[in-house]
Amino acid sequence: MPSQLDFSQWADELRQAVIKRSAIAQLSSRAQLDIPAAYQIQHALMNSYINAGDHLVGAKLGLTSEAKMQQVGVNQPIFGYLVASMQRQSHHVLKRSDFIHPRAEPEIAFRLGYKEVAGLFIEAIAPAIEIIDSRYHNFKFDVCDVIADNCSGAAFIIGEWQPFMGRANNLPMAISLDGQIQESGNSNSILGDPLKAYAMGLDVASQLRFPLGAGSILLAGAATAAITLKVGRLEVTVEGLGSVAIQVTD
Ligand code: OOG
Ligand code: MG
Repeated sequence: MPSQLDFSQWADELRQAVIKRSAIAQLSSRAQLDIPAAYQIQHALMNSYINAGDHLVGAKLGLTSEAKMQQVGVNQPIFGYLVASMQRQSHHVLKRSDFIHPRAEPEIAFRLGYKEVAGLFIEAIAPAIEIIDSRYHNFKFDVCDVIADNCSGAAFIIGEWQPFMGRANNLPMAISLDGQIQESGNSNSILGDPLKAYAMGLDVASQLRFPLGAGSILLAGAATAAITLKVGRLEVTVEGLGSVAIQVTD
């Protein structure tokens, strides 16, 4: 079994892969990992961001839809962190060359609130774009590899927050480039109802002792397969929630 030292070395390697925009070999090709070990590597990676001055802004679920599980050949939901440096605003430009082999996904974001008696609740909801970028060659990984690599998390853009009225199911969603729909689906493909992703997010966070609190963002996972990031105006639309867009350049 690999040691704590191996975990921190692999976390460093993953961080360097992000910085240098250069893919590495799968960890699963070098050692036998299990899921708790993969989350320990992810935790070490997260700490390296925080020690460098970044801060946590929330969490993400991945592989919560059939389309996503099939696309990457991993059959279970996974959990990762979101740090401030990953967030981009709609008026920013997203540079493809900042990443290795980026893909984009249509997502729903929740913002959490906290009340003394009731605890955490969903305060607001928004359409979101997630940019994923595996740090492994050819975007190939097993479940432990992808957890260690923070679930391929690379960047995200959140649309306008709106007060949460209790419902996130059965919302048609699409991702388009220059007005052409690339993938379309329905929010129900996220675990049957994105609220199940919210419940799962809280559950995994508590198992991992991951701090979610008032103001935390939670991405529910993509409703469709991810698309290759290409130059143009990238937009995600969620019926009833509106849309969010960003310009992508080389
Ligand atoms: C893993 C990350 C998946 C999602 O929304 O399903 C994810 C990957 O596909 O590389 O973010
Ligand atoms: Mg995602």
